[in-house]
Amino acid sequence: MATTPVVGVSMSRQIRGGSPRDFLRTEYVDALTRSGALAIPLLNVSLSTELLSQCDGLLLTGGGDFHPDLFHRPDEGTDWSTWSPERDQVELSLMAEAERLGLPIFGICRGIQSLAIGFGGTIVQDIARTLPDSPIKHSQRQPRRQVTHAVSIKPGTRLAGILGKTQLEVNSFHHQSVDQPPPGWSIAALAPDGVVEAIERPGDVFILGVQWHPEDLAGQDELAARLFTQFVNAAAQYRRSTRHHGGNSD
Ligand SMILES: [Mn+2]
Repeated sequence: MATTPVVGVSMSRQIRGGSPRDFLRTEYVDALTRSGALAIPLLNVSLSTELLSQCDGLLLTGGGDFHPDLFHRPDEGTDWSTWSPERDQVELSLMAEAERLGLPIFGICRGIQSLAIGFGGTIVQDIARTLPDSPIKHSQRQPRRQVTHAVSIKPGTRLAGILGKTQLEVNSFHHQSVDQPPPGWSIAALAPDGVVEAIERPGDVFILGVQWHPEDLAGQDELAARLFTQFVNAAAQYRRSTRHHGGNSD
């Protein structure tokens, strides 16, 4: 067990019948488990940052919209029905703690927007407003495991190195996207209509966000699975380099 990398996973927050509940789609957990990680759900409470100090990586999952105050914009199409102030605050704290610890971070869907906002970039609040004539349906109606649009991957990026190709077909369940990536970060993939589909921070630490949902594809698609494998490998490397077991040779 001591060598199994532990990945903290952010959770969605919904209010049902007046009662808040945190939940996690099991596809995220399944994809991490298949890649050899122990997935730990991070509840939307401030103490989750304490739990993150026991983790070797942070997975930022999909979900609702962020408050536009957090990237200094007025309301330009935010879907308030999906907004959770607790989740916004917890994920910002988790990213700050992950950065302090030097943890690998993988962001998916909302998670790429979390990375953009958390590290000083901006997002498009509603693609339908900024690209009303796009032929691409970023909020696809097809099943989650079905790919529906292409993305072009920028050669030389971490993402291109992982996938070994520059064109990919992806699924798509988002009405927001990254506008300006954080300073010093790279756009790693674009849809044909110019929507940003992946960003990453250059450097030694695995910090990558994708706008599509590889967790839904990973059971059937080797390239989608590879994103999780490489992230978990980075977490395992973090664990080896940081966990010192004084006296115990485990
Ligand atoms: Mn898309």
